Amino acid sequence: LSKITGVLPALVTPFDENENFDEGRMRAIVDFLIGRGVDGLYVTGSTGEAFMMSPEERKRVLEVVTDEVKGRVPVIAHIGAISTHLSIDLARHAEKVGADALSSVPPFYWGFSQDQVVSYYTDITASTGLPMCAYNVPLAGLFGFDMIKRLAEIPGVEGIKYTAPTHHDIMRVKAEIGSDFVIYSGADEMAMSGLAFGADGIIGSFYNTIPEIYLALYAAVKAGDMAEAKALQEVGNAVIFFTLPRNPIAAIKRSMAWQGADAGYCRKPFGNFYSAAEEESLKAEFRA
Ligand code: NAY
Repeated sequence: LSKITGVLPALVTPFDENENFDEGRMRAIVDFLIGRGVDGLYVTGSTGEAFMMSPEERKRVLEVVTDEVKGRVPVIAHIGAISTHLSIDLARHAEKVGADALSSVPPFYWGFSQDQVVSYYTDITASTGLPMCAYNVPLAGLFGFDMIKRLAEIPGVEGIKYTAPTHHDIMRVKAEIGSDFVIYSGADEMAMSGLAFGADGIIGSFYNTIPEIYLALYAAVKAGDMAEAKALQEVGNAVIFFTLPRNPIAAIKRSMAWQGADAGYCRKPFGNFYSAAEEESLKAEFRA
């Protein structure tokens, strides 16, 4: 994982008007984002609507992405599911189609014990030769520092995607678990803070639509120019906090379309902007 740093969009998955996966749009988006300089892609995560899709559909999305990327940037495949059996199937497929790394939320819904979560990651990482990035996110249940430490001891678990609402543990992970344990900061509205606290990269939904702001922010933090990083974070946050209450994944997809990469629609029950009038009012509200 240590070779995968920088700014990685949590790639959207385009669906057409009938909610079918749209391969053509997917290929165009991949080229659009690589052309804009992103450092890698995080595929079929929450922004990618993984849990809206069947395992076969998730596999197809990843196949199309790796085929289109052709090794130009690293691909992290999110293979998280509730059952280890299914995640292993997705992980083996990801390895077969050329993903560079795996990531997974912990199994959720039934409130699994910490031992069960540890066995989940142990079994998956034992099933392929790919490095694993565990995913610490409130939606699936936050780990806490001691659990991150346990996960880091599992062979193959080389890092964490860190989307907790506080960042002090990023520093502690680097200090106590090791500076080579890779951390991706996952809250786009706190990208500057995550990087300043020691994260190696950032993964998020808004890097699908405004990657340049975050590529510049990443460079500014690395150069120690915190005033510039803060100014860029403020621009990003204006977009983020406008978008979050307005069907964010759908809004991100439409804003990509306005820039030349039509990212289609979301699967219901996520909302969509179906008409030009709806889009116009979104644009007008944003300008206001
Ligand atoms: C993924 O797996 O798709 C992600 O990386 C999602 C990252 C997003 N977090 C959540 C909880 O959805 O990009 C963030 C998020 O949209 C952003 O920080 C705004 O809150």
